[in-house]
Amino acid sequence: MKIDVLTLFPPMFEAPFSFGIFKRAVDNGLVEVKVTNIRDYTHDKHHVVDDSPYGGGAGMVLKPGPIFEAVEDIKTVGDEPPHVILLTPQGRLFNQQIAQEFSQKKHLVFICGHYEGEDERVREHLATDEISIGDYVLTGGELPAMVVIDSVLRLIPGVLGSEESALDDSHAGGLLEYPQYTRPEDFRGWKVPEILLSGDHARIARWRREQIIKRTLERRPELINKANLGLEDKKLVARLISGKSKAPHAHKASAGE
Ligand code: J9Q
Repeated sequence: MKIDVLTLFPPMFEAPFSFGIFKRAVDNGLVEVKVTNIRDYTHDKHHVVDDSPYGGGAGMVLKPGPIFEAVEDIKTVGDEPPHVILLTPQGRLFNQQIAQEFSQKKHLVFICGHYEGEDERVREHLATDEISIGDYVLTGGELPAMVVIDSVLRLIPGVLGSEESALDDSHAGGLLEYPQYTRPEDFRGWKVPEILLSGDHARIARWRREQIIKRTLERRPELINKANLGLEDKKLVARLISGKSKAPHAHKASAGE
């Protein structure tokens, strides 16, 4: 896969690609990453990338010219047209399904907007997709781009080592994880659940599945509706709902649970 990133702050992308799984993916040639400074596509003496908005108002808007020219330059090299993703609060909300979708593409281009946004014509006539990573205000599209790239890269065959992908297999699809413990058995008086020490693997598996369902129902009930549950899981959900387990809760303001 080829990944291009257009940003005003290329150094922000140094760290993720210099360590761990990303670095190994690049070193092994599984992914080719190029980070381009949008400012390199200005033609004026002062390399101006933004301007005041037509119609007035506060803040600055990214000019279309440099962004268009940067993407057009990228398009001259590949054979197929790339998928051009604009990171913006107005985009469709990123999720695992979209990560899957992106992981099938040969070439992704990420446009990281900044300031109060970019000229609308970037969205209309250059981007082929618009992505938001959630409803909070950020200073730019760089961190969202890194989030998307992280989730996409780990889906590319060979990017995760056998140990990491084996770990991934054990994760319940679309549901929250079961609680995990490691040594010591008693940490400051807080004990590991007895069942995990029992050596009864069938009971442990059942307990973990139950924890997955309970937790998801309590914390993220909307995920239960989307998940593909088996008969036993569905029975448990029904039992938990009718048996009034804990009410859905907001996450931990206080300690203890
Ligand atoms: C570019 N807040 O926020 C959430 N997903 C993307 C964004 C974002 C932002 C500002 C600029 C992207």
